[in-house]
Amino acid sequence: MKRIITYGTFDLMHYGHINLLRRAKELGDYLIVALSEDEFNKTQKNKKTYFSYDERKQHLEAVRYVDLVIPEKSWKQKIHDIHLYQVDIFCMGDDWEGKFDFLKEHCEVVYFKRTAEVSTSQIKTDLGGYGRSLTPPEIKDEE
Ligand code: C2G
Repeated sequence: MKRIITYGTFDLMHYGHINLLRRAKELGDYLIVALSEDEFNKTQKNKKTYFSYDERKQHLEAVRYVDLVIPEKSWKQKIHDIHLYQVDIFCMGDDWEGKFDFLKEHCEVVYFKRTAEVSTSQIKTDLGGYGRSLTPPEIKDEE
């Protein structure tokens, strides 16, 4: 059984994420997603997510390509994860091209072309960036 692993925040899941997950699964038989925990996002990735870890985990577990979701707590856990889960292939989108080549002594490393036209930050911008607690102001009819 060929085991694949990938890492990410997967907030406001969109078809760019799904493309990545589908192509990752196509590389083998079992796909593990290491999902960035809220604390890791906040302190290490400077990302404020719309959905919590548990909500993002629920989304991922509903994706047919995903077999297991584990927490990503640190930048330093990848080598340990690769050995613990007997991973054959590590993959990421190519916005990370080259950044994880140090893993090549532990497993195969694959970078997929990123789906260019969609991103979580663009979705937030397009929606006016409202947090969950905020509601959009009354939309006044055009004068
Ligand atoms: N992705 C993609 N196309 C997009 C958006 C994202 O292919 N339009 C890919 C990214 O390249 C990444 C994965 O989907 O491989 C998850 O993206 P993010 O949730 O933005 O993850 P990121 O913040 O890049 O975290 O340790 C690695 C980090 O946790 C990666």
